Amino acid sequence: MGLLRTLRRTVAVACAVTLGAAPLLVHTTATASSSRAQSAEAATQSITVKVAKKSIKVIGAKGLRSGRVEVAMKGGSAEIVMFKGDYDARDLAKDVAASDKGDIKALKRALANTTFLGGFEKNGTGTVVLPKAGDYSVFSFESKGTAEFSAGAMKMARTPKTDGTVIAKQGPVWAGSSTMPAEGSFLFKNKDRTVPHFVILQQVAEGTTTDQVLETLQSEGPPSGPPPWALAGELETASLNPGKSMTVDYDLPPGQYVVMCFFPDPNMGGMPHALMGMLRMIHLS
Ligand SMILES: [Cu+2]
Repeated sequence: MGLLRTLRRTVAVACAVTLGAAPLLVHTTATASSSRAQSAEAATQSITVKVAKKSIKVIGAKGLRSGRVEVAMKGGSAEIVMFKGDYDARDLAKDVAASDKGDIKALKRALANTTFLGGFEKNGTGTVVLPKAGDYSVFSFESKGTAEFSAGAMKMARTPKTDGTVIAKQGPVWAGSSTMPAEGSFLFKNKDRTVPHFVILQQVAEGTTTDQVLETLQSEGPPSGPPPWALAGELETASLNPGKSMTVDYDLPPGQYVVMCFFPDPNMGGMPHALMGMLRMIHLS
């Protein structure tokens, strides 16, 4: 996801570290099954987001109401956000670019004006919650385009059944399921009261420790290929503001995974959360 690439640049600039894992982690696999979206409750509203280099299109937003919405991401990754006042996608892109270069004021301005409601990588599906009637934007670091849509009065919808949870908590630390099925849907909830988080699930060799991953993330110098513990399975979500949640469909190789977040912490000079120790090992079976 583009945000991640952005954050990795932040890593390089703000923390003077190079992510040995970056080339592997940036590679995204189109694993989420779109059939899940269709098999979910018929009553749930749905939209499709088409991301192209110069444009973003939202299909199915006519007559949309706030509440839970199934989202299918095509062509690239994107995030659904709500902006405050006149702040818009162009402002966010500008502020993120500046925060890349270590401008923490820009990062704080972006956070003060943007509510991150979730999103998915290319071909990803799941549900996000539009918290109220109003205007929403779709933003992608992979596109020059942006899209807006409106949602009307709240439509109540049941939280879809999930097979596990990934919880971000104050610290920042991870909580939630220690094992989940290799294919299914998980609930990602940000219970942190202060900052947004996003989820990366990266498959690792069985027995890998969070200390080993942290050591790789903190190692300096150009990456000499993927770290020895890294395996092929990978999934990434968009960011979620404090108090928000989303569900994420996934289909990954069984095995051990490290849960990571690279959101830059505005109170730690932009340090990505993973480098603050926001790492957790789980198993998909
Ligand atoms: Cu985080």
